[in-house]
Amino acid sequence: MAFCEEQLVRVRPLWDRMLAHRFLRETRDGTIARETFATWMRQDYLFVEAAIPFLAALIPKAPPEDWEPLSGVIAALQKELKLFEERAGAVGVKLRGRRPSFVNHAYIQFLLATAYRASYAEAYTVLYVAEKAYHDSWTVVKRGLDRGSPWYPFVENWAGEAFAQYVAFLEKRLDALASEAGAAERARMADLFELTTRYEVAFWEMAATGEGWPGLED
Ligand code: MP5
Repeated sequence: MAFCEEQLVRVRPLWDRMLAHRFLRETRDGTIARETFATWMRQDYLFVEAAIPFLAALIPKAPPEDWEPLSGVIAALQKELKLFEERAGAVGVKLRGRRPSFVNHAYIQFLLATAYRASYAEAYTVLYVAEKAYHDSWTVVKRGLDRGSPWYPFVENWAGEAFAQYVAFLEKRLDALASEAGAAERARMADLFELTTRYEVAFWEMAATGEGWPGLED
């Protein structure tokens, strides 16, 4: 069995917890509180911003044939930031001026630490899991969300055909990197696969509860 398939089977209970999260269910059903969705928008905007230096840090570690696709991801992230800005403007949400929540801060630090300290295949594992998690999560939302909803453009962004193809590309590449890796590196990739999934669950939970920083108001 290829690496990604094997890992997706292994983390299935966690993955199912993620897909069953109330944030996704309420967004799908159109019952999510506007302020709850706005919390996710503000926090994810900061996360996507931080994903740009994460991708940039992968490039020096990557073989030359991966430079072009990774640069393409950076361009897509920049476009995505504009989608957040456009949607926030359309619905009157103030996007900027918040700190990353504790969970978001931890996830961002984890991304950067992985990019700088781990191997290319390990960091690529984190990239794949974060993208696959968002594709699957927004596919849940797509199953019920009204096309006229102001949040529908986010569904199109992550649950659409172009993103599905991008995730399939990452999966194929990660499977190849895993097949070239030794047993110890593959074990570290498996750990990162699970840890990234845990962060994705934590991110939806943070968005749903609005939790900021433990012991503090913001
Ligand atoms: C993604 C995201 C998807 N925007 N936010 C979280 C918490 N996880 C994954 O990544 P991208 O780079 O926005 O497609």
